[in-house]
Amino acid sequence: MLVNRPSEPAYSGGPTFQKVPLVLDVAELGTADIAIVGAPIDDMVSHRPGTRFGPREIRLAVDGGGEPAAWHMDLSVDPFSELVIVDHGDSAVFPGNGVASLEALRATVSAVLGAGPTTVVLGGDHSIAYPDIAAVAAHNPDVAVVQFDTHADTATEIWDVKWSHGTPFRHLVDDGVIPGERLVQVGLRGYWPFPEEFEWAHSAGVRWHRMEEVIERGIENVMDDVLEEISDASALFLSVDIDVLDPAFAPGTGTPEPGGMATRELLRAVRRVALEKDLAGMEVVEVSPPYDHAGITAMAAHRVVLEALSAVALRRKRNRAPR
Ligand SMILES: [Mn+2]
Repeated sequence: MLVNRPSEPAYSGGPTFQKVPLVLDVAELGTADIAIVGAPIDDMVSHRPGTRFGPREIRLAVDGGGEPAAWHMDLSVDPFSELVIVDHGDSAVFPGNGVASLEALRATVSAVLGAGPTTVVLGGDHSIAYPDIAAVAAHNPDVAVVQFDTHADTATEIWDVKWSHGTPFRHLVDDGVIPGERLVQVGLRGYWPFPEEFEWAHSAGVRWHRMEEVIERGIENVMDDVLEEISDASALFLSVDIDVLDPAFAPGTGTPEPGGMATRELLRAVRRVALEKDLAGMEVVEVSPPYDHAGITAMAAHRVVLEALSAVALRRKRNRAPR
């Protein structure tokens, strides 16, 4: 179902991601390669709210018009011509009942994966990682998670709340949803996690790369190690917390931390992993438009998705090509 006229500019018409067709009926998703799913949930934040407005702003952070198209000049591929990409709208939300919204997201992602497409979830706060990754891991158990984030999000509780945006990766590992060895974190900096959380991560087999290491060794060298660390997994789940970027590049987020990545480093890193592993699922979280300036945070999130889709498109094109 098309919601846009083919000739209209980006600022006109329906706000699907990159103006791809809106396909709300799961039964009609079968022919799609990628389904965008919004998760406008921010009931679980510990500080500044607003990420419930994230999916909409990420979808709108595009300047092209007409038919969906995005020729990636470095990869020489257009994901919108190589892949069938649709927007499945937003998962059901229950304002004030974040747990119910998280449960609904898990069901939505499971249903979409069952229908065929790979999911790209637009958050929302990072609490959505638990239901999202649980659904993807149930569908594809041989998945490794690469998490770009300032914070490890490995507390057991935040303000006595278990299903906080600061806890999903702890519970995913402790509940056995993903083995600790299948979680690699990139970009940690600032003043949390505390030593006890690093000790837990070490004992659980979780690997991490602090921002300090990215600065000293460069993102390409760090990503060499990340790929080695996930080499035994056949598939990749990409969890991108936009606060991994420096607040200069992503002010519109709930818990910003100075000293982070430049957008171009993150884009390169995302491209790299998505080129080398099969993408089983992806999420971009913690975009809080009320704290954004000139839409730069939403734009960065939108381009992170485009970068991954371009890499997926090139990877599938290469796999299809006769040898
Ligand atoms: Mn996070």
